[in-house]
Amino acid sequence: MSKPALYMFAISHYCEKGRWTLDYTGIEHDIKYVAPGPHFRLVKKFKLPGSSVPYVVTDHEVVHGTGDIIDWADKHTSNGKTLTPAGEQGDQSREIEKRIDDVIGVHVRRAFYSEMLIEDPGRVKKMLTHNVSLAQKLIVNAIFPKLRKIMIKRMDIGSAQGLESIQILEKEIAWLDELLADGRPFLVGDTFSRADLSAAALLGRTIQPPQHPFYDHLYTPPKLKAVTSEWRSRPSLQWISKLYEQYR
Ligand SMILES: N[C@@H](CCC(=O)N[C@@H](CS)C(=O)NCC(=O)O)C(=O)O
Repeated sequence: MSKPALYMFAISHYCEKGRWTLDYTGIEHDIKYVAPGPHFRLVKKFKLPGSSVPYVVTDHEVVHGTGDIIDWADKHTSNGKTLTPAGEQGDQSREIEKRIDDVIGVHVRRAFYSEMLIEDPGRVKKMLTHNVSLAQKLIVNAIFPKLRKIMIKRMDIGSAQGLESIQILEKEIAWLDELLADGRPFLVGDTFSRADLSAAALLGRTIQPPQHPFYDHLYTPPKLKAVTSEWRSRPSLQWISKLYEQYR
């Protein structure tokens, strides 16, 4: 039986969530780096329900999306660690995870690309092709102007949108600060769960934790950096730094 393969974009924070899940549950895996653009070809090959990464491919199944990857990892854990608490706390952790995925994940990405795809597209191209095969690099080089337009349209990128995403993230940080205000170590119950891992992987990208496996290549563009430097001292971001120290 071959090892499960994790298909991912090197720089994606959702992919960091998927990878951290496999690492945390001790599931040995190979990483297959794909680049945006060439990744569309794999949708048909693996009969994916959508084009997004990450997904896990095993000899028997394809597990698409970070929520399903966590469910799958809970069942296949090799070190006994799981990410979904039993009973009601499991539902609570999924609810919080969903808000983090749907709001924080989306707006962190839009805040980054709204500055970088407009002001520094060359750097985006370089980051998107990090670690991929030469063939994929050549494809991305050839299609980048078109790919950039598609990304701008699909993610609704622009200067005003970037500022809007920052405002939305401020509210989400306030929400997390409030949840953590009583000094609790975890968002739900008394163990590290999918809610905590999601918050750390998706919002943590803004503070570039040194334990992040892609740390050497994480980059925050200057205007956004001025904002995220302020966020560092917020209780939720400090808590995320500690989660990276202890669990990554
Ligand atoms: N809810 C999904 C979101 C994943 C996602 O948005 N992935 C982005 C990369 S950050 C992607 O693959 N975009 C390209 C596409 O959708 O074709 C998950 O949790 O897996």
